[in-house]
Amino acid sequence: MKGHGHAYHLNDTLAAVRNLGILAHVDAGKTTVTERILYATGVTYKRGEAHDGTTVTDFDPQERDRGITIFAAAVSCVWDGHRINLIDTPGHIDFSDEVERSLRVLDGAIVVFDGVAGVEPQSESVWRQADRYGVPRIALVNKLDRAGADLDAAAESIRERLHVTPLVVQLPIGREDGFTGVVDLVRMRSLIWADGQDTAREGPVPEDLGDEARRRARLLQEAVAERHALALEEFCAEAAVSAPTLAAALRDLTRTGEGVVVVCGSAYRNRGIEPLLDAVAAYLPSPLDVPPAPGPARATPPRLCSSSRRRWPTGWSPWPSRPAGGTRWPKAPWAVTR
Ligand SMILES: Nc1nc2c(ncn2[C@@H]2O[C@H](COP(=O)(O)OP(=O)(O)OP(=O)(O)O)[C@@H](O)[C@H]2O)c(=O)[nH]1
Ligand SMILES: [Mg+2]
Repeated sequence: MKGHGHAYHLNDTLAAVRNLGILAHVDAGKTTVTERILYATGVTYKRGEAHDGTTVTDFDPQERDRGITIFAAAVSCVWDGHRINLIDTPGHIDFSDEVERSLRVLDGAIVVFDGVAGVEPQSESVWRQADRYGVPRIALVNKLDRAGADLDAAAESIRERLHVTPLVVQLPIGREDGFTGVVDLVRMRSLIWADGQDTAREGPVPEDLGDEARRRARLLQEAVAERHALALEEFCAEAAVSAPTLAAALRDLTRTGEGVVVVCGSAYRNRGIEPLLDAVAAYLPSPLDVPPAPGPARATPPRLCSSSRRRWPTGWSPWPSRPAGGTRWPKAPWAVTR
């Protein structure tokens, strides 16, 4: 009984774990989003800024001097009963190996896009890298406070350049400098971040946005129903998809990669972080939902440099560094040497 109880407890815990990375083009705001997540979850009590060199994850003096991320850094926080382990990765192409080695251990990712630029060249590269590792993703269109920011244009560039269906689950309230909140199209409620307030105020959908919110919610339900059998069944029977079915379908589509949930915000102004964390908990997989990573297949059998000291040759390790086609483990050298 003890063993069974222990296993049950472990599974229960793992189901609430989210191991994820933050990926994006240079300067899209990965480190700022990470910093705001740490603040929203109570890990830090002061909001650091990447350009001031005061963030948690840009820890190296070079990163702090230059205001860029060079090394992937992991942090951990708790949100709504979920343990979120987060890796902030660099956006510069020179450091893309850091992204590669992070992807190896991730179960999911938040891909951040600049609300003005949409999909940029390095966003395409990290998207393809995540494709190679089969990492489920949600998209955050950030910097909606900037002049020229446009959620619809960013979602369209995701469709065109990344060849994936954007499932936009929010409608921004206000534009550019006046961006103050979002309408949650799944639960049809508004979240507003008043000036000087750290947390969102929840309320009904604003009257002037009612028609537009209903139109967009309908588009979202149609897009989901087209790709998900259960949602389609409900849509045909009731002419609408309920919030719980919609959320479950969005979770399934995220895992299969048939669509990508798109949320929006302004990390700099601390707007949109709580619904982003809700989306992480609701849609991204736990370690139990993803298949085990395959082991490596080494082309050349390992050989010891010095049989007396039993050292691995320089630059060679028996442990996998990246998944390759096969699953055979290399023979241990002591099995082939006398
Ligand atoms: N206006 C505005 N600026 C933002 C927002 N989010 C981040 N920034 C700014 O954009 C700059 C880059 O932000 P970072 O968080 O360092 O971006 P990053 O993606 O981590 O950059 P690298 O790790 O170097 O690729 C900083 O000056 C931020 O203050 C936002 O929502 N709005
Ligand atoms: Mg960074």
